[in-house]
Amino acid sequence: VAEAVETMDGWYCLHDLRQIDWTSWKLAPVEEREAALAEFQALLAKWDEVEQSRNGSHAVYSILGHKADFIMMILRPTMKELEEVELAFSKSKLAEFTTPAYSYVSVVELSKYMTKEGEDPEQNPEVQARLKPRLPKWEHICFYPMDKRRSGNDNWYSLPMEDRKKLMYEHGMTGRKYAGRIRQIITGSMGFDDWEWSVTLFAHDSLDIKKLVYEMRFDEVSARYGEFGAFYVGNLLDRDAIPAYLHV
Ligand code: 76R
Repeated sequence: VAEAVETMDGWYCLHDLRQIDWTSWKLAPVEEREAALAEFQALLAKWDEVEQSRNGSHAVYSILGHKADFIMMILRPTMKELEEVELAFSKSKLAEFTTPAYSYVSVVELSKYMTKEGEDPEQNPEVQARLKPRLPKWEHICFYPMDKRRSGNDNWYSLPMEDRKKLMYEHGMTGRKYAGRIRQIITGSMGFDDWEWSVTLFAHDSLDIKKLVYEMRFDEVSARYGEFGAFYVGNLLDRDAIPAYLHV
C-alpha cells in the first residue's frame, strides 16, 4: 500500500464565481444601482480591514468568456468565517443581479514531499506565511480545479512515496522557472468539493499563465497523472475600478 503524504493546511478558501444579469441591472432605477454599488463597496472595505489585520485575504477579478463575469476568491481561518462572507454577499443588493456561475470550497495546502529528514516545516515562518497568504493583486488570475488520475497503470494513489517525490520535485523545478512572474496557490479539496485540488495562478503578464501551464503539461506528473476541470481567466478588478465596471 502506498503511503499518504502529510499535508499542512492553512486558511479555508472559497472561489465564488458570479454571472451578472446585465438586463435586469440596466432596467434597475439608478438609485437602486447606486445603493447596490455602495453596499458592495462597503463590504469590500470590510474585507480589506480583515486582510490588513491578517485574519484573511481576498481578491476580486473580472472573468473573460461566458463561464462567469467575476470571481471573488476569499480566504478565512475557519469554514464558519468563510460562510459568513458568502452569506453577506448573497444577502446584498448586488447579489440580486447575479447568479452563481461556479464555486469551489478548499483549504490552502502544502505537502511534505520536499521535507528533509529531521525538519519540521510547520515551524518555518515562510511556510506559515504561505499557508495564510495575502493574495497578490496582480493583473491576472487563472483558476482551475484538478485531480490526479486513478486508472489502470496510471494511478497516482498507488505509486510509492519515492516515485511521487521524484515527480513532484521535477514539477517544482518547472514551477521555479516562473519565480517572480507567477504566484501559485494550491488548495486541497478532498472531501470538500468535486475535484481534489484547485490551482490559482496570479500573473502580471497573461502569457506567463499560458506558458507555465503548457510547459507543465510535459512534466510527467501532469502528462501522465493530471486531469483538469474548467479554466477561468481574468483581469484584476480593483475596488476603485468597480463603479466603471458596473456602469451601464
Ligand atoms: O511547495 C512548493 O513550492 C514545493 C514544490 C511544489 C509542490 C509540492 C510545487 C511548486 N507545487 C507543489 C504541489 Mn505545484 N502547481 C500545480 C499546477 O497545470 C498543471 O499541470 C498543474 C497545476 C501548477 C500550474 C502549479 C504551479 N502543485 C502541487 C500539487 C499538490 C500535489 C500533491 O500533493 O500530490 C498540485 C495539484 C500542484 C499543481 N507548483 C510549484 C507550481 C509552481 C509555479 C511551483 C513553483 C513554486 C516556486 O518555487 O516558486
